[in-house]
Order: sequence, then structure tokens, then C-alpha cells
Amino acid sequence: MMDRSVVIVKPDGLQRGVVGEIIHRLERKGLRLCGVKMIALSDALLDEWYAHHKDKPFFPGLKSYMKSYPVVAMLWEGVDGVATIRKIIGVTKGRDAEPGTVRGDFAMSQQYNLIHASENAEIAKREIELMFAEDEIFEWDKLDLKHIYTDEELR
Ligand code: FUP
Repeated sequence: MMDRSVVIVKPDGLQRGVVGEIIHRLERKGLRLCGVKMIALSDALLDEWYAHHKDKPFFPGLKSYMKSYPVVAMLWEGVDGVATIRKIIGVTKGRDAEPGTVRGDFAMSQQYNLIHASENAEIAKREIELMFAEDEIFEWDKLDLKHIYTDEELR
């Protein structure tokens, strides 16, 4: 089933110059870009976004890091898109992440790990509502889908 993941190139990703690299990896995989914008994250958004981390000792540092520079927020879609993109980004701590993943190839830190992607379909739904207005989400015919998936996979 097609699903959508919110991908964020975090402040360190912007500074490290990997915005294009990340878009390139997701694009060439066959995923469909449904939305993209640069945004300065607010306290209110971050409190909701990371609500499950709000009592953790790293939360204040995580929040100030996420506010230190703008981020690039994107919406990507594919069959099992959420799970596929989690594989592409790698595990949270950069130095543990498998080579070949975004974090595995470009990150060393647990906090400065370049990229966010929705963890599962339920969280993705919440993140899409938090991050994108309706008119920032685009439906467009990706004409090569029939070469990326079989008819059954697209059903
Ligand atoms: P992930 O889903 O891989 O982005 O990771 P989590 O949702 O577990 O954590 C969100 C962010 O909090 C991570 F990207 C980095 C930061 N974090 C820390 O800084 N320290 C920790 O111990 C755990 C997470």
C-alpha cells in the first residue's frame, strides 16, 4: 500500500550540505515527492513533534538544536514508503548506522544525525498534519510508476 513519510533534513544536514544528496537518494529510489519547504521550527511544533521525548534529559538540547537553523521538510510517498525510508536513513546513532544509509554514510552523532523520517504509518499521519497545510501537498501523476512497480503492487 502507498503511504507517506515526513522527511526532515535537520539543521546539521543543511550545514553539511546534504540536502541535495538526500533528495537524490529518495528520488532515484522511485519515491514520489509530494511536498517540500524550508521552515524554522517553532517551540510549539517541536513540543508536539517530540512529545514522546519531553521528559528525557536530552529534550532541551534536542529542541535548541532543531531551532538553531532552518530545516527542509519534505513529504515522500511510495509503496510501504514509511518503512522503506526508515531503512534508507539508518538507525538513530550515526556511528552505529549501516554504511549505505544516509546516517551511516554522513553522520557520527546520536543528536546530529542529519535527517528525520516518520517512524510508522500512525506517526506519519500525525506528522503530516503538523507539518503541511493542505495546499502544500501535491498530487501529481508520476509517469514512470508503472516501471517502478507491478500493477499488483500499485493496487
Ligand atoms: P529517530 O526516530 O531515529 O529519529 O530517533 P528518536 O525518535 O528515538 O529520537 C529523535 C531524536 O532525538 C534523534 F534524532 C536524536 C535525538 N536523540 C538524542 O539526542 N539522544 C538520545 O538519547 C535519543 C535521541
